[in-house]
Amino acid sequence: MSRRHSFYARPLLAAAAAVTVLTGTAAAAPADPSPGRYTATAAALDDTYYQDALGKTGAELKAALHTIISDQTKLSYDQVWDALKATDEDPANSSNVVLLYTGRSQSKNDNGGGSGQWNREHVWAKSHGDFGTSTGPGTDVHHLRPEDVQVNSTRGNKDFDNGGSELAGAPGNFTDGDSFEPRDEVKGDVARMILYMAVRYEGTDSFADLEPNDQVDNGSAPKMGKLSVLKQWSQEDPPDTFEKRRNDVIFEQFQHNRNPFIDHPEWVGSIW
Ligand SMILES: [Ca+2]
Ligand SMILES: [Ca+2]
Repeated sequence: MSRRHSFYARPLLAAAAAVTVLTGTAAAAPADPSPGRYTATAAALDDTYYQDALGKTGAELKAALHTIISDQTKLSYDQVWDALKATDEDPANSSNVVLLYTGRSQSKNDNGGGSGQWNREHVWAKSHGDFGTSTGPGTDVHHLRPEDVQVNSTRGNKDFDNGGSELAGAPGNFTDGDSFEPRDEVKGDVARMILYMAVRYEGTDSFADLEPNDQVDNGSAPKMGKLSVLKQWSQEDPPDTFEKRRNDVIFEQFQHNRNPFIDHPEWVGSIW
């Protein structure tokens, strides 16, 4: 675990710190500093974090990325609460988080199991592969998001697909008996979270090999659909500032690994 950190993560963190200094200087100007920041970060990442993946395609790329992103700090399910308060902070109100499907901005401290509170949504439904909430895929914040308790329950363990009836409490989201369609603004986020899980979890630890397929109604199988729709969503909704910042916060403050499909969305089409 720590061997790769010594070669990759530390130089990268140093690079990230240098970038932060540059951003701090640029932030004095009123213009949006984020484009410059992420351009600089992406270049630094290719030279360090993604060094062993560059130039590869298909299964070779997937294998290289699996090795890279499997070097991570793992959180307990309880630690996930605090992580989400940082990763999903509302950029317009630091006291709040933004809920994934509803898009609602809500107090960080209004979390729990009560009606109207937010809780921890497993975007890769935890029954698909039955990994639960023990430390591992069930606590990997790359696919965990704050969501309204009731909307989380409505999504349940459904696969993702287009269609259904619009949710009363979450406009822009649709569901039917066997699938859930998130609002347009997060369709790509959902796709990239699912595909991260597929690369990260390959059955090489004590958990199932998670893989996307082109079905719905996957039940407890370690599969999540529909791949063709997820690929389309990833193209239609490319990574925005919120999603990129989230990836950076997870990398710098919590798990010290990245979602490669946020940094390189074109890798979705290379692997699948
Ligand atoms: Ca998005
Ligand atoms: Ca897998």
